[in-house]
Amino acid sequence: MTSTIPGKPGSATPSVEEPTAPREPLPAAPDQRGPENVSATGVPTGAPEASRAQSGAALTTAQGVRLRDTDHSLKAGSRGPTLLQDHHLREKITHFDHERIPERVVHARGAGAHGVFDSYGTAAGITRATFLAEKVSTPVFTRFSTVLGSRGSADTVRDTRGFATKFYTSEGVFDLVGNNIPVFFIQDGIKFPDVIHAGKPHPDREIPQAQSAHDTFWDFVSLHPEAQHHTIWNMSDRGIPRSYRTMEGFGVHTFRMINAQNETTLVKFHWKPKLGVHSLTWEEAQMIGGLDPDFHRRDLADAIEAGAFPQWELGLQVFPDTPDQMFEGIDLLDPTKIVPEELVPVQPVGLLTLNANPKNFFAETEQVAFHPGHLVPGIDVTNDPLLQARLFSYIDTQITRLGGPNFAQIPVNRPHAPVNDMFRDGFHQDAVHEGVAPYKPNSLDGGCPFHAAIAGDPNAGDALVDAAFIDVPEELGTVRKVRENPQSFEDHYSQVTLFFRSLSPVEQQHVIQAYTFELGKCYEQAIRERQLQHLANIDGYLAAEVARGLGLPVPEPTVPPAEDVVPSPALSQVGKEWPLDGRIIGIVTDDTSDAEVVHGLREAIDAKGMVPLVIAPTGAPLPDGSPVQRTYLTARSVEFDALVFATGSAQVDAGTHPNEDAKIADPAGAGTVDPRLTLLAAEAYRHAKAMVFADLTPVLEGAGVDREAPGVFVGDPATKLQDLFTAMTTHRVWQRFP
Ligand code: HDD
Repeated sequence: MTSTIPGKPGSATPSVEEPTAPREPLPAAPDQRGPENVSATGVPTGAPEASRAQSGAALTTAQGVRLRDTDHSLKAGSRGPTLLQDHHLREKITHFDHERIPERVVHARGAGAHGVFDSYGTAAGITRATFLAEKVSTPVFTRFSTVLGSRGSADTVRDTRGFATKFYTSEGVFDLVGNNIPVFFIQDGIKFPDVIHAGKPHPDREIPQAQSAHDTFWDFVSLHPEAQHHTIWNMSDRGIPRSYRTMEGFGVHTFRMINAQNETTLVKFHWKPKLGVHSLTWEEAQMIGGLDPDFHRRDLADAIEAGAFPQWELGLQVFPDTPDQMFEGIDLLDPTKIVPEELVPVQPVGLLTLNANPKNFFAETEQVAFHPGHLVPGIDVTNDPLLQARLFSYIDTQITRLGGPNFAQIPVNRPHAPVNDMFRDGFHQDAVHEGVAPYKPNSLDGGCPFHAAIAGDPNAGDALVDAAFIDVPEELGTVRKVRENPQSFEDHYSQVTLFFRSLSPVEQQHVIQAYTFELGKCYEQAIRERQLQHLANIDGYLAAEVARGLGLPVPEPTVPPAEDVVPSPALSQVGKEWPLDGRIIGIVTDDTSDAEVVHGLREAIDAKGMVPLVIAPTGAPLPDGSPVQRTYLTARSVEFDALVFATGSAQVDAGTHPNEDAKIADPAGAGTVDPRLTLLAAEAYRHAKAMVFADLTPVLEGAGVDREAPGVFVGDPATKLQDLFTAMTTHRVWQRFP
């Protein structure tokens, strides 16, 4: 019997031509390997041969067998049925069928980045954690997220944002699993399934996606006075950040630190963004949800790629570890309370710099597994009942999500400290453990491994090394086993009032609009009324304004009014000036724009560490050959922090505009202006962005922009650029809001 080889003369199935010439196999690039590490058996787990990256010239099966065709299945004749024998078809399709893993039950939508944490050493007096000692650099991976939406949902929805950082310290992994809001909805973790079920889409129709503006969410929070504090933060501008780079982060709970003398202190963790805390407007957030659902993900990746590495200072609020764990009447174990920074300043202890994008979203951002119980010597938990439940939940959910108990062996999760555990077997076991005695004590493996100890520990016994994790011994006295909260958890309104009254008038208006919008999306009148009652207990003005918007009567407060609230200016985002790194400025051009001027604008913006994007009628390069990044069709105002209209007197030529009806008359009598430009200008003006208009441009009038308004600069774009930069340091031209 003879056979023909496909692709050879006489073959029935010619091979598909390769678009590029085959090349010599490449070794795996260093960044395609996992972190350098040694397994329990001493075998380097990051070895190049362990890499599955696309690193060779020849396509292979999963077993490393080279393939000559992956485009045609094996058939009984070119028009015949496919053969079960086709091992490559089966392997390829089977693997594809299992590509998806369950998304996170909360925080499903996220974006991550690698970076480094440089410690100042200022915390060395209160913690023995070596990554907080002076001048220690620790590799990190940070993942930001929304909470409610599915993995493919929009970035800019009104929601809390996750801010989780994995520190690969020399003493093991420390995870700081925080949010951009310093308080939480509930005081006891046993209620977590309830609050999440209420916030997620309705179970019958699975709507609405990724938002709180619906009945079940407001049903839950209106039935929980303790949820009011977190909720008002969500309704404020904090719920719609401009960028992950401009968010604060909070550890929320109070943690305990232990120093070299075994003295303990209570601390709260804060991340302070170097670029300041900035938000979108609600209209921008909604528009971006449709125009660019990946807005925050893109912004983070673009900034890092451009070298505008985002930075946050890690800071600590430090409290004495008193037996009652209270500070000036605030229960430090209550996760619905903050301690105002004016009372206890945030002391910087180190700098986080995110400087590298993940190479593979799934391998890193999707598979990273955080856990508030990943602690290192010198940092311990407290009895905050929300934190206590979290200590159970994270590993538990990851066993399902990552398919078994060995997810710590996934490269992004591997500690950079040596691992010498006695955990064995299980799904996806990557290590080849040697030895016969994975138990302790043993006499067969020479007793190894031994316990570690801390220096001076009288119970050290046969311990070999120091830097062991110590559970701080705690006196519990005589306690009763109960299902209840302490009485000190009962004040649910005073800090909500504090938050509202600490905001500037424009921020207060945003809060009022957000409540009015969200409650306006609830169908049940009883829910609206119940929530209004809470607002009346928080602040009379807030309640009156929201009630007016809803067309409902204002309820009388049911708690005594909080008269003696001292505002905390640190809670407001307005009134400060910030660096502009990575901000995006659109340069609008038309056929009459001077290419040299445009070039100069780009250079000046670039020199400030910002991103200039040239917007032109079409994608054709400018007359000097320089590229165009956006066209009138692809540009929308919400993408830009500021705009420079370097357009001349060009108007739409009657008869050439594709949509005659879309043309708007220029009130200045100069003819008609492309409606996409007037829309661009009108939106940016409405969103209080700084803008420059070239003298001759008719866009300004067409868009109804007041040339005398703050943050509007008319004249030669090159000379007005500095004014634009100055106006941008406050993020928006706040005076322009009504
Ligand atoms: Fe949580 C994920 C933050 C309360 C249970 N949480 C998760 C993530 C962040 C937070 C940032 C995403 C991590 C990532 O990017 O992979 N969670 C918080 C904060 C809380 C909080 C700041 C309150 C202060 N969480 C909380 C409670 C429970 C959980 C009370 C359960 C009792 N959280 C989980 C979880 C998740 C999670 C179900 C889902 C995916 C995962 O853990 O790995 O275990």
